[in-house]
Amino acid sequence: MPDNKPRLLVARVFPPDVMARAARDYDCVVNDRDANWTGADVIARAGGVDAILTSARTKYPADVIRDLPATVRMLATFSVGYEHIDIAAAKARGLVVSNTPDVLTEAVADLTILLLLAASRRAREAFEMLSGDRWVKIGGWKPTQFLGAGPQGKVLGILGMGRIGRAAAARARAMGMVIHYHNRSRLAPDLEQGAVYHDTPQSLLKVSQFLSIHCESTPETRHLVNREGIALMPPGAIVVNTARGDIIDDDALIEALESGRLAAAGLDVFNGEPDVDKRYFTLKNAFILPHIGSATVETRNAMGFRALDNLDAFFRGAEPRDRLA
Ligand code: 8YV
Repeated sequence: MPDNKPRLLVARVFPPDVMARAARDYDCVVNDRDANWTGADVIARAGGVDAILTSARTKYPADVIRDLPATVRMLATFSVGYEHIDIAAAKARGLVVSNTPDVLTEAVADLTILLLLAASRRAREAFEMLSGDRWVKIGGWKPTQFLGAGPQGKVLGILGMGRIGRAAAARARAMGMVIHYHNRSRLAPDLEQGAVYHDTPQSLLKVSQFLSIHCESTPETRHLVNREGIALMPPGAIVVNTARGDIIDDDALIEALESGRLAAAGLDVFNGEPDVDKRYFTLKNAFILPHIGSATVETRNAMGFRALDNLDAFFRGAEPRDRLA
């Protein structure tokens, strides 16, 4: 890096190794309190800054991008998802944007299986019974206690067969599941690995005894899993979401979980995070986690390093590997 280090606004407290590398190579202005900055908070602190390292928690719509100080030339997001950034507005302003694909694929696919099994084996209900000290009271083990659904031979529908969808499919295949998928375009046979392609999401929903969501959040995918969609699914199906909350219509999912039309759901992402629909807190067949899909030391370090690689490339005049704008 040049002697005169670029000035970097570090908009969250990232893992220690990432912060150390950023401090080595950049003149950092850090969000020391790890506050959940709004766009306005970022703008207020970005005076004289050359680039911003952000998380997906801060939103960059067109007006925020417009009001960033003119010195800001690059925005690197510590996430694969980039629906929080108006890419067209960034392009129009000449703001370079990058994300962190690839490095979180395995961690999110792992969590998909955790949710799939936890939901199908009724882990929440069982855990709450035991930790609520009710096991003795109900007479202990019973042959019919907490019977769930096994994955072997069942159809797993994958909505969005990108990197993470394919990694989840590989794990599910190892458990004996039969993979079907919908994607904007059909994959080549070496990527499909025998999975059955559906050219509409509706056709996929009809066969999905288990459904795992891996598509991007776009206007087209918003509330794709709604009342009409759930009505197409086999009775007693299980829904898993590690992608984005807005792909599910909460009212429709909660109604289906309450009535038993769906057996269970495993959710790591929610509409309006972190203000999760409170009805999920009491639904025993909803196994819920607070967006920890990529939360391993290895993955979060790799995400930070990938974001810094992109920034480094930009400041040495090269093309950032994961350039979006
Ligand atoms: C992150 C994610 O935890 O990368 C993404 O798109 O959803 C998660 O891995 C989070 O968004 C961090 O910015």
